[in-house]
Amino acid sequence: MRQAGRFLPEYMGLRAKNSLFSCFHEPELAAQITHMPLTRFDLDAAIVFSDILLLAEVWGKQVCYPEGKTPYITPPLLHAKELYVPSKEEIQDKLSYVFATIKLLIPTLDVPLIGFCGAPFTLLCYLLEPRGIQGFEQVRVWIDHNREEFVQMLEIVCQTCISFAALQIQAGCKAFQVFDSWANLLSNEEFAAFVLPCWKKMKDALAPLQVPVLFFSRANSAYVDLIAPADFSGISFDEGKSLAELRWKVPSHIVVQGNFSPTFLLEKGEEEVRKATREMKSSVEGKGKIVWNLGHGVLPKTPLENVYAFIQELRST
Ligand code: 1CP
Repeated sequence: MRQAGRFLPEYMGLRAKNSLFSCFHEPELAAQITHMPLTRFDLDAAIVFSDILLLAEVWGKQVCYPEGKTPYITPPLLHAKELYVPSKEEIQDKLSYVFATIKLLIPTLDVPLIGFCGAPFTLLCYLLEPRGIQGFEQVRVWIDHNREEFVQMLEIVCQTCISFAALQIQAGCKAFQVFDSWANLLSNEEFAAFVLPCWKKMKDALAPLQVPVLFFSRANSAYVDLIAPADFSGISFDEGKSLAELRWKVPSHIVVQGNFSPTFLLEKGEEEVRKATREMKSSVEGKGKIVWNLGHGVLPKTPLENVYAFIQELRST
């Protein structure tokens, strides 16, 4: 789950004094924020404090985080030829702060560190335009009018994501998560044409590094029948379907991560959270590997007692 989010008071305190840009770009700050959820909660892993949009800096783009508004990449990508596959050295150089954060974290953590990046489709969405309320309108235009070039751009972003992931793993990350948050904007046919091939390329390229690589997309429970047959090490699901159904549909050697509702955690009382957590847990008992998580990030204003209760119920035998 997105652990720091905006729900931890100590994170909000630090953010009041530092811009989001500094939190991402200054390794001491990023490492400090990565530790925050671990200090509070009994968690099995940490996730590097960073953001999927930052990889755009490798192509000379600027990533803007206006206070209280959706972040965006500027200037938007206008032509496929603006993109190229950077060397690993170039990624290491232009995103040196990410690797410096990982290096700072590794000796200070008692739990494994999870690295992450955006998936090619989602990153390309943000590269092409700032997200509007409808999603990404330019993406539709590209898919409908210039499909071939769209696929070429996806391929370049995919190769870049693979190098970025490999570098994070080589720097010490013990698991890796790929966020394809906006893949739900696509039809099943488009998901199969644009999203799955990228996920498979990432999975195959990273396999020699021998760490679990999990894939997430918003509303991906709806795509379970498309995703399940691909031999991923793990799939992180949203809360669209019950965990029991998802665990049943995905072959047992593949890890299922998910999928408690962030809205439930935000809105309900502690006792209801405990009861729902127990029910979710017993619904998949003995049915295959699970990484307990929410269906998406922790929502701002989520009561801390509910997060404690959720974790405590998962820990109790
Ligand atoms: O103080 C704030 O307002 C911070 C909000 C915030 C945070 C905490 C943003 C802006 N990014 C992050 C960090 C972040 N982003 C992490 C680190 C883990 C942690 O929270 O500790 C991770 C894993 C991400 C991944 C990310 N960024 C995704 C994929 C997951 C998802 O939520 O679907 C996406 C889509 C982004 C882009 C982004 N960054 C920030 C926001 C508000 C968004 C969403 C933009 C949009 O809605 O279009």
